Amino acid sequence: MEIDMKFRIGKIVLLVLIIAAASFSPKKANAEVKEYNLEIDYKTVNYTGKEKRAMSVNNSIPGPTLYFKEGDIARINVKNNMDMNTSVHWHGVLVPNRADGVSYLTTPPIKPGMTYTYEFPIKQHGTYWYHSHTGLQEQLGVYGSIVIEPLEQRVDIQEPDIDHVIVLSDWTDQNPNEVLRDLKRGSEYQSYRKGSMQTLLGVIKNKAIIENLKRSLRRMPPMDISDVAYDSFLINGEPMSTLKVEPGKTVRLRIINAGSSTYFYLNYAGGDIQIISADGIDVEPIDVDRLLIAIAETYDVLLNVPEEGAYEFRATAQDGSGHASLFIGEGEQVLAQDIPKPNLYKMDHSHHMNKDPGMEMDRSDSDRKTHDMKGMTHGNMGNDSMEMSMSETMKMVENPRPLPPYNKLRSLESTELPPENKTREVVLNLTGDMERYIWTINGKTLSEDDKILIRKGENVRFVLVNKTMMHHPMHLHGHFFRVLNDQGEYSPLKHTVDVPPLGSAVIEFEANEEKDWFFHCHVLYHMLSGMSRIVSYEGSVIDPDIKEIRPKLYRDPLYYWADVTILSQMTDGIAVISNTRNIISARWEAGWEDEEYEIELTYNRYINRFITVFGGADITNEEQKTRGIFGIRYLLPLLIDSTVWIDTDADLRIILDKEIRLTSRLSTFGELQYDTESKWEWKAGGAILINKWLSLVGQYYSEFGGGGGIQIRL
Ligand SMILES: [Cu+2]
Repeated sequence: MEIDMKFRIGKIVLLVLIIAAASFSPKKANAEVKEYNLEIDYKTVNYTGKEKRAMSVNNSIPGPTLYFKEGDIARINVKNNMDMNTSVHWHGVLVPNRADGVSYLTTPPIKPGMTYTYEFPIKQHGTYWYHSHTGLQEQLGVYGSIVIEPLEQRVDIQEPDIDHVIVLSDWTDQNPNEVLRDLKRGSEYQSYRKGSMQTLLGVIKNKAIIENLKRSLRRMPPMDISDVAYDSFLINGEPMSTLKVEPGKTVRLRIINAGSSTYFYLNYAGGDIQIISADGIDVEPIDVDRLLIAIAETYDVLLNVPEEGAYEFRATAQDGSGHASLFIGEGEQVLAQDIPKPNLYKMDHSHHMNKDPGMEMDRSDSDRKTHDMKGMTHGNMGNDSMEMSMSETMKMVENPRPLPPYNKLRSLESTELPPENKTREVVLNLTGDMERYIWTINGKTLSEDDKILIRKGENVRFVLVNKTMMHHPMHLHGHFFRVLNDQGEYSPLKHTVDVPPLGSAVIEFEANEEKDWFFHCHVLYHMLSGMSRIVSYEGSVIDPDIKEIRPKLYRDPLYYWADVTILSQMTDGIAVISNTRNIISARWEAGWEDEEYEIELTYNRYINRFITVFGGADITNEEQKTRGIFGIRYLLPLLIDSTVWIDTDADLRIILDKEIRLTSRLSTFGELQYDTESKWEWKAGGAILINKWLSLVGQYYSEFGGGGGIQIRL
């Protein structure tokens, strides 16, 4: 009796407390200021057994998760402890223009030792992230997560027991500036290091001779999925970790792809993945057995821990070069299925020209069949563990390497734009040159064509057409756009959209902002190589302090490199200083025996992938003497480089060059030259790649004879 009374009193007290709390709750009262202090500094890391200098936020990679509630005021003090400028962009968070954090475009950079305070109202909820928008700092570790709690909890999904944020990233021990220089010089070192180099041996082994021939006749470069060779892939800064969860519980995983140039396939050993939000915005729940997350996207998913065991949630780099794992649960590890590696030789893109973004992009049908067949043979071998893998493979996998699940994403509400608005349609071709590593929009870099002008109050539609062999995750600052898909009126809202190789995407948004916003490819190395634009509201006034520093946004840095070949009979090579369009080069050839030399000094203007024009001087101690030259370099079918020049003595020279990779280390090359004065010359040889800096070379040259030696890459 007594106990019962106590309970009742307890209940009444509790009820009173709840009512009191409710009436005092700051529903319409002043918004709460939520303040964070972030410090950006260098940090020594060791992901591979070697100590390297990275960059961190609050001494952590990734930086801390910033929690807010819808309606809060965010105040974030960012202190720069480094000896170089930095910045922070709040990816997907709708902030006032000046708080957007893109140095020189909207926000001044944070100078060494300085603190910048970002303050903005939180007008949305969901999973977002932040990262440096300066140089290659994102690759080095300046990123973290943002979680914004909604005012009202969602009721159309299973209530999760655990809420957990995971930040995916990629790490290389190489200095990212050096990686970019490597890509700019057309070095094949990154793909060699990654094992994704396409070779003649590979073509033969994969019976891809016809495809390969057709492709090079069309002057298309070989397919590649990613450019950079990574040493490690990380989930919350670790290649492998565990999240302890009891069996039967449900986890809400907030997944952020903070990789600098890696898409990840996500799959789970404990069953299907239920997508509940994309880019922070709730969508109708859908179950997928795996999904491809593009760079800079976020997905919230629900996972169940079926029973006793630690179930692997795996993020596999799209190029198959590695993965990171989070084991969810307790006890024995249950591994997720392997995502089949891409076969670069069998990527026939001709059937991807259509607009269906749900279509398989990365594997041909025949390839898929082989994979399934393999699974079958495994199963037929009959022991228990094989039986297991049999049932695993027998599970209907619609597509082992799907594209992002855009077609299935359905908004909870209609996302149609106001029909009374005028519509502006802008076609943006995503273009590029893998060889010189220049990435462009409509063939131009940011510094050549900076603005896409729009007007407040109109509906803006971007038709994104990818003309390249790589994926481009396009991100628009300050806006959410609809990704037009099969869901019509309910097309999902996103801040980042993948445009697959030779595929397309159509996005649209209401122009309801002001000033300038960045629109760019979120492959960090593509953005820095020119693939960006400023979406600019007509008639906006730029803050004077920003206007003053704006030119720095258009910086087109110079890169230097040289290939020096020293052989027993001769030396030849090339030294280059280059930015996007301008190339100053010196090529030379000299024989030791007869002391003959020829040096070609030129200024080259790069027009596009196919054409470069040049003028300069050809300096020699042969009969022809020194003369002025003017000519064109042109890429021929079969990817043969040709050069034609006319000199000041009215002589004509034609040079054809071709290099063929036989294996990942072995290559062969040939050059044929005809000059109306000096007639025929030719050169042929082979090289063995030793490391990034060195190759062994054997070469015969009609002028100087045969010999062997080394090539040094500086
Ligand atoms: Cu790109």
